[in-house]
Amino acid sequence: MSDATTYVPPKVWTWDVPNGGAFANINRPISGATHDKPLPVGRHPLQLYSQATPNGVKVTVLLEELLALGHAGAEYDAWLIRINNGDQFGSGFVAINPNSKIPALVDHSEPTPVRVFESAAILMYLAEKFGAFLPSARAVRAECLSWLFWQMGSAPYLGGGFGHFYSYAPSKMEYPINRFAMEVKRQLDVLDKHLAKVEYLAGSEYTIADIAVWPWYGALTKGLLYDSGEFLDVQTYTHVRRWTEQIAQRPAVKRGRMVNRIRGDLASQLHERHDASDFDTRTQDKIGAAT
Ligand SMILES: N[C@@H](CCC(=O)N[C@@H](CS)C(=O)NCC(=O)O)C(=O)O
Repeated sequence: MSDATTYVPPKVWTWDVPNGGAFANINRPISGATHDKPLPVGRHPLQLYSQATPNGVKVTVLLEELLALGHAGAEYDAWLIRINNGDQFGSGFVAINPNSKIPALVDHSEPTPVRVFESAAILMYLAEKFGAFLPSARAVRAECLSWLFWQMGSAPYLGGGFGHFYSYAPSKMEYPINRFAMEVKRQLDVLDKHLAKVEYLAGSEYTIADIAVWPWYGALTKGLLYDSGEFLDVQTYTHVRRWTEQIAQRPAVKRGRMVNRIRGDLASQLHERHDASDFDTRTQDKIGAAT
């Protein structure tokens, strides 16, 4: 082991040293708003406040899938919350998500507006509201929810564990990288063995389980997360890669990935989405990189 540490934890932890890692500027040990900032509200029933991280993409993909199925009530405004700038600590955002993390949704079509936070809660809320992508047959529903909650329980080891220590921490430390690389490869193996037997996670039907897992583990097997494709030898997970490619071909997935996206090819970045036509007219290559 190459990085024995001399750190001795004090009796009581105090917040006094910036830790030097990526995002150190936005991490705090307390919750709540840091500044007054009401949220904008557009003309559609659903107002989404988000950024196109894997957790954010889950929701925009589902909304685009619902619209593609003809659910006009799923029309939405997607507002950009720049998490690196601390927008999630504005008073308006904290009022709809006291946990200060994207994504968060407000449904104005109900008699009293309904706020929903936590991406899986948003997926379930929308799937139940529109009766789509969450099967009703008891056994398939159980399978769908099992994989949905598998994702919610597993991805923090991938992002907060592996991704943090492999990519964001101020130095490379063998112990945590080993611990979390082991866990992430175990998770990929769980998925790979399952997807060897079924087309989609819940069986033959594409569901919110696929929509939740794909932005994390699909991106990982494409080498798009933490520049770790070679390190984790992701090409060996052939069944996950088959499923990843299959889902990537869906037009709604292609659109959903673009919404609130602030990185990559300018033609793939639609910072805010207020109308279906925005995909053709409002991407960053068309409106200029200054916004
Ligand atoms: N369990 C939450 C996690 C949400 C989350 O971690 N969001 C990240 C971006 S992917 C975020 O907003 N980070 C900002 C921060 O931690 O201040 C969910 O699934 O919605």
